[in-house]
Parts: sequence; C-alpha cells; structure tokens
Amino acid sequence: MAREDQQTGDAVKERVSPKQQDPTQYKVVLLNDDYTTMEFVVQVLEDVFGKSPAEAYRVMMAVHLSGKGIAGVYPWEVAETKVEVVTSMAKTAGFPLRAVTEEA
Ligand code: TYC
Repeated sequence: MAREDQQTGDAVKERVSPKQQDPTQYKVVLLNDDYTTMEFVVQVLEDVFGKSPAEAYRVMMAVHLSGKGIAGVYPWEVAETKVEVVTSMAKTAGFPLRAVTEEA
C-alpha cells in the first residue's frame, strides 16, 4: 500500500537562486585618546563587543599603542549601533572615547 508521505516528488520546491544577502561588513574601530581610562575601554569592549577580559585588555592595549584597533566586525546597522552605544556610554562617563566604522 502506498503511503501518503511518499507522494511528495513533484511538490517539492527547490531553491534555485538562494536569497542574496548584503555581503558588506563593517569594522567598528576604536580610536586612542589621552583621557579615557584603560579600565573604561576594557569595560566597553567586554560589555558592548562581548570580549573576554583577556581579549578586551589585548584590544585596548593595541589601540593604546598603535592609535586604533578593531573592536568587532558587523553588518552596517549593527556596526552603527555599536558606535552610538560606545559614544553614548563615553559621554555619560565624561570620556572622549571615539569609535568609527570602516568598510571591512
Ligand atoms: N590612551 C588611554 C590612556 O592612556 C587608554 C585608551 C586606550 C584610550 C584605548 C582610548 O580607545 C582607547 N589612558
């Protein structure tokens, strides 16, 4: 006896052209300054960018020593939101810390 769940042959739709996604990713770059504390930058990297304490310290030191460094890479809207959050947190804390986006 034929089973109903075997009668699917012609009804199965195959996806011939997968939905295209925007491939463009954006780096969120932290900029060094002389006034923001190292502790604050580490906290931002942990809280906003999900870094472990060790990775946050490593990125913060890279920015401190070289002038800038990558906090993360995201789709455009996420990257822009991260920049806004960092800027807002820094302003609230009274620090001039800046973050910018760059095409990845
Ligand atoms: N240069 C700062 C200091 O010596 C620390 C710092 C690191 C500031 C990274 C900003 O993105 C930054 N206190």
